[in-house]
Amino acid sequence: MPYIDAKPFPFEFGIDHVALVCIDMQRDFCEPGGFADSLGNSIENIAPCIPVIAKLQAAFRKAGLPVIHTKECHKPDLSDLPTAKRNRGNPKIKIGDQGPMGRILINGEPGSDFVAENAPTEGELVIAKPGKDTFYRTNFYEYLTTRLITHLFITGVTTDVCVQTTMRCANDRGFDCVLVEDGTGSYFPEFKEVTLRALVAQGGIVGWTCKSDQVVDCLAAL
Ligand code: TIU
Repeated sequence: MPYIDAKPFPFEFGIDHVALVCIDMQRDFCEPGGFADSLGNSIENIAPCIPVIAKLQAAFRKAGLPVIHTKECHKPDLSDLPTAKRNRGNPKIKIGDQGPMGRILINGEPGSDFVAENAPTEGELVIAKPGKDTFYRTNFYEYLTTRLITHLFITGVTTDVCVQTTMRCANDRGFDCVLVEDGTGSYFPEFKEVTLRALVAQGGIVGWTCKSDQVVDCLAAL
């Protein structure tokens, strides 16, 4: 069985039961004028994970394995946007307001779309999610269980918000998850560091972490 020498111990997986999950690689989280920028975040801190995720996507596609994309966004009528989320932190531009890349965090607007380097290809699952947890009000669980996917390689932004929320929720549903360290980013480097440590502590209480080159080398050797 293939495995990766991950932390805190080797991550084994059946090749027919894995997927790459790319969380929220959207312009709203990565580019000036988007949602993250509107909240005052240091978007430059997440730039390094973009080419790493592109490399992983290419490796999974070459191996014929599924690549799943999520995007955090809301309906144009804001019917799935809690008032608390819209008002949190009293930002100058709120979710649903007009920004430089269209309405902030609204599905179908340019800002909610994926950065070009990490865009989905034909036939790949794209999950629009209103929350931080990819299972909340989506078909993610149904998709994974229908295809007998049990092991997830997780990437995306941000490490301490949507990425770790999704990984924790996947772990509770019985999925084995490995978070790719250089394939994820946070606006706060110290939060990324402590999140990576917390996930694998206590004997892998939430799952595993590994490096992208380990994944690429493992898939190339199949
Ligand atoms: N603000 C922040 O760090 N993250 C989010 O709002 N969403 C995701 O993590 N995708």
